[in-house]
Amino acid sequence: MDQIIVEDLQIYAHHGVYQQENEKGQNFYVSVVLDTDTRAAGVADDLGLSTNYGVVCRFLHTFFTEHTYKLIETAAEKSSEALLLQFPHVRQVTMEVKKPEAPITVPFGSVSVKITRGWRRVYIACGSNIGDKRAHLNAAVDALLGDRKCRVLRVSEWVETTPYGGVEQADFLNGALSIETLYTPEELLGALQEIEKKEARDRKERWGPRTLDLDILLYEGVVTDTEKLTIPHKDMQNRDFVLKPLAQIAPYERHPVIGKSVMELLADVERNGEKHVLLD
Ligand code: A4P
Ligand code: MG
Repeated sequence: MDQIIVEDLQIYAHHGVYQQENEKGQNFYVSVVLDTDTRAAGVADDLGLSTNYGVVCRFLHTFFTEHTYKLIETAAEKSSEALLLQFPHVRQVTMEVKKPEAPITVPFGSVSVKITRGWRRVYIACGSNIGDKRAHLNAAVDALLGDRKCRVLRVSEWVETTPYGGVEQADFLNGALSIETLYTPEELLGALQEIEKKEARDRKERWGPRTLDLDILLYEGVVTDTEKLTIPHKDMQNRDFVLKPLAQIAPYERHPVIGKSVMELLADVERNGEKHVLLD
C-alpha cells in the first residue's frame, strides 16, 4: 500500500507522569506513516482525492496540545485512533512519539513509543430464533452502523434455517456481515456481546434458543485460540447456515487455516454435510 509520511512534527505539549511536566511542558516529536491509496489522487493531480498532510499535521498539533496524558503510550493510542476516524482514506497508521527531553537522570538520545493501528476487515455471523427474528438481526446491523469504531461494508440476505446442534427449538433466521473495525478481536467480542445483551439474549442453554447470536467468523490477519475466543470460528466450515450467506458477500475470502475459499467450503458442506438452509 502507498504511504504518506510525516517525520518529527515538533509539538510543545504537557504529557508526563510528573506534575512538573504537566505544568511546564516540553517538546514532543511525532512521526506518522499513513497507509493509503494515492493512485487516484496521483493520476488526477487532485488533492481532494488524497489526505492533506498539512491538515494531518495541524490535526496532530491540536490533538497533542489540547489533551494532557500521563503516558506517551496513551498520546499515541488516542491520537492514532482520532486520525483513523478523521481521515477516511487512511487504512493504517504507524506513529512514533519521541520525548527527547524526558526527565531521565542519565544521558540519553531520545525515548519513544511506536505503534501501528488500523481498520481490520471482519466477517460476522448473526442468528436469531426467538420473537421478531428479522427485527433482531436488523437491530444488530443498526447497532454496528451506530458504532464509530465499525464501518458496515456488506450485509447478506437473511436466510431461514433449521436448528443445528441437536437441541429441539424453533427455526433460525441467519445472515452474515462484513465490517471494518478499529476494535481488537477481544474488544469486538465485547462490543458484540453488548449488542446481544441489548437484544435481551437469554444465555441459559448452550446451542439453545437466542434472540440474537453474533459470532466472529474471520478477523483480518488473526488466527487465535484462547479460552474466550477462537478465530476463525471453530465450526464455520461445518455450517451451511453460516457459509451460504457468507458466500453472498465474500465468496473468495479464504479460511486462513483450512486454506479453502468460502465458496469451496460451502460446496463441501452442500456435498457432504448437514443441510439446514431452507428454500434453497
Ligand atoms: N467464543 C469463542 N470464539 C468465538 C467467536 N469467534 N465469536 C466464545 C464469538 N464468540 C466466541 O458463545 C459462548 C462463548 O464462545 C462466548 O462467551 C465467547 O467467549 P455464546 O454465544 O455465549 O453461547 P452459544 O452461542 O450458546 O455457544 P456457541 O458455542 O457460540 O454456539 P454457536 O456455535 O453460536 O451455536 N442452528 C441454526 N440453524 N442457526 C444458528 O445460528 N446457532 C447455534 C449456536 C446452534 N444452532 C444453530 C445456530
Ligand atoms: Mg455464539
